[in-house]
Amino acid sequence: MLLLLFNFLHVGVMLDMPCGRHCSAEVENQWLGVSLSRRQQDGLVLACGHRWKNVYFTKKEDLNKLPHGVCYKLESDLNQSSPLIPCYRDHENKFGNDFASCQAGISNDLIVMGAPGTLYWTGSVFVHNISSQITSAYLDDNVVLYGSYLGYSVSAGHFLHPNSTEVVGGAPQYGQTGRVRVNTICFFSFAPFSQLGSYFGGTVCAVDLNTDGLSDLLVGAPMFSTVREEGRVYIYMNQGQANMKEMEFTLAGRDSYAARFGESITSLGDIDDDGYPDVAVGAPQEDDLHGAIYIYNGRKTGLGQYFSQRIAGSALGSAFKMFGQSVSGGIDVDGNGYPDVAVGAFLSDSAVVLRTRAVVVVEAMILLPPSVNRTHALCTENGQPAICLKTSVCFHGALKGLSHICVPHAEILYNLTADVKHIEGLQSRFFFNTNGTELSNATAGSIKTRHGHMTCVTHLAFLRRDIRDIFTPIHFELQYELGEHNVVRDNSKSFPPLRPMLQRGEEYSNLLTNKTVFTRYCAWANCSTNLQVTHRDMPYVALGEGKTILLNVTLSNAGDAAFLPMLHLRYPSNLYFIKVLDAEEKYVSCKIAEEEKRSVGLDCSVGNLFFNTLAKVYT
Ligand SMILES: [Ca+2]
Ligand SMILES: [Ca+2]
Ligand SMILES: [Ca+2]
Repeated sequence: MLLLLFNFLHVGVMLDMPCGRHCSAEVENQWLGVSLSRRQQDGLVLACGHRWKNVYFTKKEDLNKLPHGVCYKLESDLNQSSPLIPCYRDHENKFGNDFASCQAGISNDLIVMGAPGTLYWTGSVFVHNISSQITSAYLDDNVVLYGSYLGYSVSAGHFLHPNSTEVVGGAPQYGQTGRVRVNTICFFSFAPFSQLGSYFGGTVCAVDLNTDGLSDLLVGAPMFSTVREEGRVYIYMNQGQANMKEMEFTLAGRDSYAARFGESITSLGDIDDDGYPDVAVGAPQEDDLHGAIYIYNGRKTGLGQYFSQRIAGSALGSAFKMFGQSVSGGIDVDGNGYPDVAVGAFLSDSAVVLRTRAVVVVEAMILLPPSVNRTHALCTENGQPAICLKTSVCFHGALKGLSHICVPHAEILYNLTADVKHIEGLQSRFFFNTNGTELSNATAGSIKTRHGHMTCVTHLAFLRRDIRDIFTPIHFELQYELGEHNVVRDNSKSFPPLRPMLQRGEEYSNLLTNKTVFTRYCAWANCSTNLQVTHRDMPYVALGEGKTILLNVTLSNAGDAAFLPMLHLRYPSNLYFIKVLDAEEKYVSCKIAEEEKRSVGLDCSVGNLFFNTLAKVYT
């Protein structure tokens, strides 16, 4: 991602607008922009200042100021605006009796405004229909307790049906633990067994994580504390008919001290091009108030438990403070086909736009023959017949993001390693012909893939001549990465192009393995060996007959091929071992076995070669 700074826009709001018969506006300290929302299809913007006050009665009757809050509906050019003050009531002259502190969200044809100051901080939610110009309010003084702050956060989505719209309001002070309510025909609410003072519902974000057409819900509890205010985000998956099921894990970012993770949550759109929306969660007080945002990726099952990216305010080349207090996404600023992210850094009066890089989606494969015939030399190596294994490395690319940056193909760099799981202590059984004198079991290469095409390269892996293990499967490992791409700047565009990156999916790994085996010709069930030891019959040794004793042992295999056979010989302590006759040509190597520093016998590994069916070795 790249960093760009923008100057603040001054929106054309009317500061001394008429607001009602018993209304006189005080806009100082109104906190305009405390909530911002933008409608996707036409850019309609809603900017609210929840501390906007009506001072009419202050002037006339010396009563309190009424902090109704205001929302400005702005056309996409940000010049035309019209105010909405749903909390205002003509007759109301005392704070607390009625609606207060409006803030807002926007969804299709609806403007959703929370009014947490309503009825002594019970809170309420307004829904204003832009087409019909009708505003309706939700108040429920039976269920929602005083001081619940319902409407502190608002969102809207399709909870009951893909075509219906329901409204969500957070009530973070409900019973001092917090609660979230979804407004349907009748209200229903849910809350986990949440921690006292965790501010569950301080943020809500409706987003269809698994793209089944029904909104799912993310709920922030930014004050959740293990030590102090690390913050958590809860995930509720819609099982249909707004039956919300809490996922078994919560999001925690880095679980940092006083981070307030979950202070902001927003849907970013699909930034990694896997078809599922991704979300950003702000932790504005993390890292000594520098702040950070975390990116989580949508999945078929909901949302990944671990963040795919953490962007820290301190890492962006400027001393940002409270970076991530607000996050907004879903708009493609630079027209590269990927939605970008805007992040507010509240304490440093800055907003940052992070542009999303084009994503290259690659499917990689290692193609191997089902088995290797170790008796059949298909290749030549240094003029000698050699047993080889044809290994193909293939990549299939989806590169739609590259057309925006004038890159016709994606270059993939890879490393291929043969026999990565060979037995410890033994050499790799295959090597690549890499022109050097050293026999290496690794080779590297590059490949150019085009959109929608499969491109393969073949490497020959040669079998070492002296292999002993024919049973362990032969695993090949492929590791790959995207090569450097020289992106071309299109002068008609105002932003410099960004280098593409590889997609990082659910089980993302740029490492894969495949395996094959040696062909085995088994004559017996389960490929079983049948090793037998015999020796020339010598019932006794007569003392004085001679100084040496020759022991003649035969090891035979009446079953299928044996792997690394060993012969153990034990003799009494008054005999001394001299040597093994004919050991070299029979591939026998023996070493003296000791117990308590005394020689007790011989351990002989039989065969530098695998031991073939019906083979015999004599010593
Ligand atoms: Ca869903
Ligand atoms: Ca995604
Ligand atoms: Ca973009």
